[in-house]
Amino acid sequence: MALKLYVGNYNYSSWSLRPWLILRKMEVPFTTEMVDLDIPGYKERLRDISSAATVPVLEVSTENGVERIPDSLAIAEFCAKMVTNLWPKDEAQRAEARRVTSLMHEGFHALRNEAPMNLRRRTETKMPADCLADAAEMVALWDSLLEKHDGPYLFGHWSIADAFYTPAATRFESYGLPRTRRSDTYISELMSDEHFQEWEAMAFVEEHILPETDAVNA
Ligand SMILES: N[C@@H](CCC(=O)N[C@@H](CS)C(=O)NCC(=O)O)C(=O)O
Repeated sequence: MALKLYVGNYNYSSWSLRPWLILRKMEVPFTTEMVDLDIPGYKERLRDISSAATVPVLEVSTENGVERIPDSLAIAEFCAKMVTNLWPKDEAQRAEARRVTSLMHEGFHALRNEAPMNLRRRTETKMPADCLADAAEMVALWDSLLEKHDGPYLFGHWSIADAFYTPAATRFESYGLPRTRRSDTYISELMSDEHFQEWEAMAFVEEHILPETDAVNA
């Protein structure tokens, strides 16, 4: 089986970072193809890759043919079938991990829109109230899970849930969002992860910029 992950730009593509981290944790070989976002023709390129017209997309080539899986959560579930320790072992914890991962996948819209992932960004700008409310809700969720499972990750050991919250953690750093001491430790844990740092290093040398994203809350 050969795996190829189509991703968006390292500095900005929060959805791409999630499955990329999962694949790195699995220690399986895979290749990556970058699609520069927001340049003329980029949407057609995305449509050529998959009908979802978004990244990430995981291409799986086997002797039976080639399948392309769009959507970060669908890719995560595919990976969890290959390697069994990506969700917590305990069934109740696994159900809870799926719930909080779906929350990130579907919710926290104000945080996502007002504080888009932008790894190179550092600002002390006053953030909108709805964004601060989402950030407070996320911190409360993190704190309760970290306390219950005794950290350093949401369910004790690293899981898909942590992959999904890693891009959110970077937003707390980029936009100076308030957090408790416990959540601050969690953010530091995620941001000092060796695989996250590998991705971040690629973001720091990437030349493609998205001016509209850079202008959010400038
Ligand atoms: N629900 C999708 C969202 C994917 C998504 O929106 N990706 C962005 C890049 S981070 C994208 O492809 N945007 C295409 C566009 O802006 O036209 C997932 O979980 O993968």
